[in-house]
Amino acid sequence: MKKLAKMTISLLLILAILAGCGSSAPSTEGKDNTEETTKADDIITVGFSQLGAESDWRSANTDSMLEAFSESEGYSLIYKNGQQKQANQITAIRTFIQQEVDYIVLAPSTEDGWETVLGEAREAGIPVILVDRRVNAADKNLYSCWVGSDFELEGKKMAAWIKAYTEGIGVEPSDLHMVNIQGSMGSTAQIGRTRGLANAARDNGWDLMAEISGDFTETKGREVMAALLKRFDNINVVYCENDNMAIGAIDAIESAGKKVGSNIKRGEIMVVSFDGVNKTALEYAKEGKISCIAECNPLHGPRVKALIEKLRNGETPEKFNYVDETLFSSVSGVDEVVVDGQTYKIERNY
Ligand code: GYE
Repeated sequence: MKKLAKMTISLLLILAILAGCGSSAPSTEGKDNTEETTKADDIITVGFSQLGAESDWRSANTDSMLEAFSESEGYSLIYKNGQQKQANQITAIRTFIQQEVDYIVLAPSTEDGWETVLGEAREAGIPVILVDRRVNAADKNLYSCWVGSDFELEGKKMAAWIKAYTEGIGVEPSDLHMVNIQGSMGSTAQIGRTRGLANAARDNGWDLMAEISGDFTETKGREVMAALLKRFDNINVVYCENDNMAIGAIDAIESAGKKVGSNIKRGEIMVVSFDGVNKTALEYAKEGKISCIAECNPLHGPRVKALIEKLRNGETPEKFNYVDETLFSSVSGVDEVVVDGQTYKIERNY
């Protein structure tokens, strides 16, 4: 009996040790998990509602954001493409709120209609950083800050270039028969660039014959230009509110048997545009197919990251953060333009 009891005890002991070993495995796992949780807590989650993928500018902007908010930098970026629809972006923001992200970055499609959803983010205590375009909200505290371009200034710089160049070659202001292929209506980029041209046309007496949206895409730019060429036979300046539309428009002009270029006195149609991101557009600018490009810089990833880092450190970043930009042109005659007392040199190497 004694022997049996001893054996049972030893067996129980072995079992206990084995059980102990067994239980030590999950406990180690548990420890790893805790470490992971601590690490996960250090990771900053950012919900990024991008408005779409309509242009090369947009793709470069998305890439810049993905790169800046990489995991190796301690971030987890949730990227949502709004497909150029505000409703999709509003849904994305609501999802980010449910997911309890640390920060929301919004690249808004249009300016109006954001108050409700931004109010919801504020209720949830999630700071919102705007990038690229802006929102039209009376309460500026609905977002922490904004970073992007001064689109009206871009338009003014382009208008100043057109004025200087056409004066230089001796074309009467009233002989400038212009059309504006606009960006997506109601977006900050469209509003500013359209205003820049419309004001200059009024002040200089240019014949601005039509303003029609090409939605920032190459396809629509081509369509709109083809229609404009049917409507008017005297167009000599095409102001495209981005490069992708300019590429489409140039295609339409050439398909109609006309020539693009800055020699409007010899019947060429002068095309100007915005961005300077698309490789073809930059090539066109070198060849003179696009006479001038007003730069719009898309590399906002590191800028947004710097703003978030300030917020994390308890600092208050500047509310509105503007990016410096230039003009690209290979057309001789204009070396610089002056807008609002500021001189901008024309970039020849790009
Ligand atoms: O110029 C255009 C894009 O908002 C600055 O949007 C941006 C504009 C850019 O589709 O190409």
